[in-house]
Amino acid sequence: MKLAVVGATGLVGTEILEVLAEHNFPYDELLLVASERSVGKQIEYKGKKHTVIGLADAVAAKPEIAIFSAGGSTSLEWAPKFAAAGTFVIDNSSAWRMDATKKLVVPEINAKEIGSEDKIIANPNCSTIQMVLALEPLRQRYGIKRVVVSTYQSVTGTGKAAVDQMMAERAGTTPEMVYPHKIDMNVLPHIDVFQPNGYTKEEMKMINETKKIFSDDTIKVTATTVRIPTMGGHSEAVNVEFKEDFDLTEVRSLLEAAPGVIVQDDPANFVYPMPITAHKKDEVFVGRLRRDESQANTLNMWIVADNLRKGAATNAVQIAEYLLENKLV
Ligand code: 2RA
Repeated sequence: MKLAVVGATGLVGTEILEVLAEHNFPYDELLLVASERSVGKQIEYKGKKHTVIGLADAVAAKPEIAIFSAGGSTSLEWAPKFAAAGTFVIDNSSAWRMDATKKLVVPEINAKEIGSEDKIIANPNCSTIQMVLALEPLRQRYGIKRVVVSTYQSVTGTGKAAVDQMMAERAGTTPEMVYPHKIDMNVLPHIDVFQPNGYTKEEMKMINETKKIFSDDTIKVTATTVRIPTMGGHSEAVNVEFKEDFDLTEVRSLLEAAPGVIVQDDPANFVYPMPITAHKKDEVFVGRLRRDESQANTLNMWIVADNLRKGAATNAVQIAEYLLENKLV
């Protein structure tokens, strides 16, 4: 089994390598792939030196699986070339997510949709993954009418340059500006580019991807996505209106039993999910569970996950694990 990690030198690529090692992901050969400027670079991984190779060499090597985290344009150009060589591509960019011919997969929810013909599989957006994973057990039980979400997203979601901007601001040195404004000691109600309807692309991703993952266009979703000067993960305040009434104790039990979800909800002892405690964890953390007293059948919840883990690397590695476990590879 040959496994390629495309974009191996980036923030998500590095996290993918960490998750593969932690999960003891089985492979015979690992190809570390990156853009021309990193080709030839040596990376020490699991006690072995690997030389970074370019995309054309990686396609020629015909890996069984390639986990991509190299940006949309690289994906658009190269994922089909890998697919034509028989490789399963698991893609972290937004390039294929809303393509009707491609599966958009959160393994705990819809991995069963994957067939041997699905050579390009899309990993959803980080902020969508953690929200739908926490909503899924409740959707199964009560049905969802409408979701209102506001996010508090880590600078790691933008990439290394954004982390550098924040750190330079903290150190009092001159930062290279990635955001249009200062990010440290600030909050930006702006993630990704603004669309003609006034929403940002990140907000539209949350709206459209949620419907696709749940295979339900009738679910109403609205989102405000916000960047905050933190590192460990994305946080979300989610207000969800169910089709049926719910019991709060049952909600808690459903979430406690849900794969990949951990309930942290003991306000009396100040226990609730936070990015600082979610950092480097594969799970999605849920807390502040409470009835919305202003409206029937409606719940408020707080959801936190490490966006580089379940929001990107972990979800992608879990898809690869599904391919192996189900003998698709
Ligand atoms: C962000 N959604 O946090 C992005 C990363 N995929 O900006």
